[in-house]
Amino acid sequence: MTHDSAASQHSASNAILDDDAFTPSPDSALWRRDFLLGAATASYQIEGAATEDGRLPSIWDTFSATPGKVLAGDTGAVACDHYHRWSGDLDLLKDLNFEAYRFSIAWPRVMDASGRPNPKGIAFYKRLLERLKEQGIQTFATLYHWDLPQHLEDRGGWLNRDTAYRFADYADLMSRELTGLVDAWMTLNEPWCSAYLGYGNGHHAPGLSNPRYPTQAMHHLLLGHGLATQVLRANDAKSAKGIVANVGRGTPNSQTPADITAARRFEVQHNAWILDPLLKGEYPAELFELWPGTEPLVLDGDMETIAAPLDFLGINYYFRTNVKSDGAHGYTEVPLPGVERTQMGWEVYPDGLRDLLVGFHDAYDNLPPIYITENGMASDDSVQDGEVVDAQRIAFLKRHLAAVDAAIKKGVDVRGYFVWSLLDNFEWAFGYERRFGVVHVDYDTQKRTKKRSAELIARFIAERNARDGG
Ligand code: IFM
Repeated sequence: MTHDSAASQHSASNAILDDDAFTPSPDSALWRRDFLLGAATASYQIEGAATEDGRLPSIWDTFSATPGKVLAGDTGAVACDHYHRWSGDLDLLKDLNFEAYRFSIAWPRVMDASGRPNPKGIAFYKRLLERLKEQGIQTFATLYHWDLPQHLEDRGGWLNRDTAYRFADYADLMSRELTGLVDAWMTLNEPWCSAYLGYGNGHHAPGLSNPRYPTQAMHHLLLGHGLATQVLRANDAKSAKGIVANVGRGTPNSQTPADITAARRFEVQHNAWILDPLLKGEYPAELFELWPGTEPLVLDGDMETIAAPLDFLGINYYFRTNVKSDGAHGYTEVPLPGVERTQMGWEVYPDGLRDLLVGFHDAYDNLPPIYITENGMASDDSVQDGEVVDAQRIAFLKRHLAAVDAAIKKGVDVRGYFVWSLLDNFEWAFGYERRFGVVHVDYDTQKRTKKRSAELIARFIAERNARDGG
């Protein structure tokens, strides 16, 4: 290549960068140095090394090894091989100027079946956290991102009340071992998915499907959250404690009272089911009109344990669902034609994030500060001439960040935003086909390639830091 053609290629790629640059309006909260910009991952989706250093099987090892459960028969056995490549992955995180990293700890890696610590597994997370501290990156650790030890599922999993107490034991061990290294703990990631997809429709591990199960599983998950929070407070006073909820926007297909009620019921089933017990100490009565006869068994004191104050709430948002009345107590989805969708088939709908945040602010007097702990999209990305130009993701991220800013302007206390995900990874029942990363992963070679979106985020953070004096 001649010097001139190299120069013109360079300026062509910069031209794309300039057109697409993240340039929030001058009064945007995103310019504030204390608005944290981070990236998120989860253990089973990236680590691999499923049988190394004493790691026990999790429900996702069992589920993904069951024919027909995961697209193309993919499993997390190798994933992004992050267990071995963690050091390079953290260099990448730093290169991209991310200020915070949200990751999860694999419960089956750090404790044996009798509840004794597994020193090798714990050492992995200590090394990771120590490096993040050296890099000056804030550390957000999730205790449970769906990889329940299989031996606990064999005893009933989240349908067994005892699992909540075992979870508190695990939180106790982690917070004693990792005190001082974790800035923010999140007990559970998306308990709705664990309860409903894991025990209600069977799309996720452990793959059970019974209409009576999800509410009981949810109660035990939330009880586990409450018990774990007490332990985290006792062991690690300085860190922040929170939980992560996936939330969904439901919109009515028409302005008839029946469709408006259907949209509200959708949000009860997706949002209030989790947020009401956490913030009001009760389950929404409407949930049991939707699902008659599924009230969970709740013992004295459980709701107080669950509703203990939170330091922050993590919100994961991806899309909206348009619904109409089913003529009874529920709702039916009515996909809208002609709207923009992602590789998941999810509608791109940034206003939903703004509206939900503002709605939670209005509905709950005691709403804690919020972090957007996940937001992002899957696209069928590939490396072309060494580059990944993920134009749809760039627009997606800009529009959702603008929605967060709009919510902040309406008074919602949002402290930061984590893009899902740092790396392309194992997307649960969809295996490796769906690519959510801002960094591309070639699963044959494990080569990482920064996508254009990642470069733009990095550039924005650098510019923000420069404006603020570095
Ligand atoms: O990949 C998942 C993540 O593990 C939990 N939240 C949603 C993401 C995209 O489906």
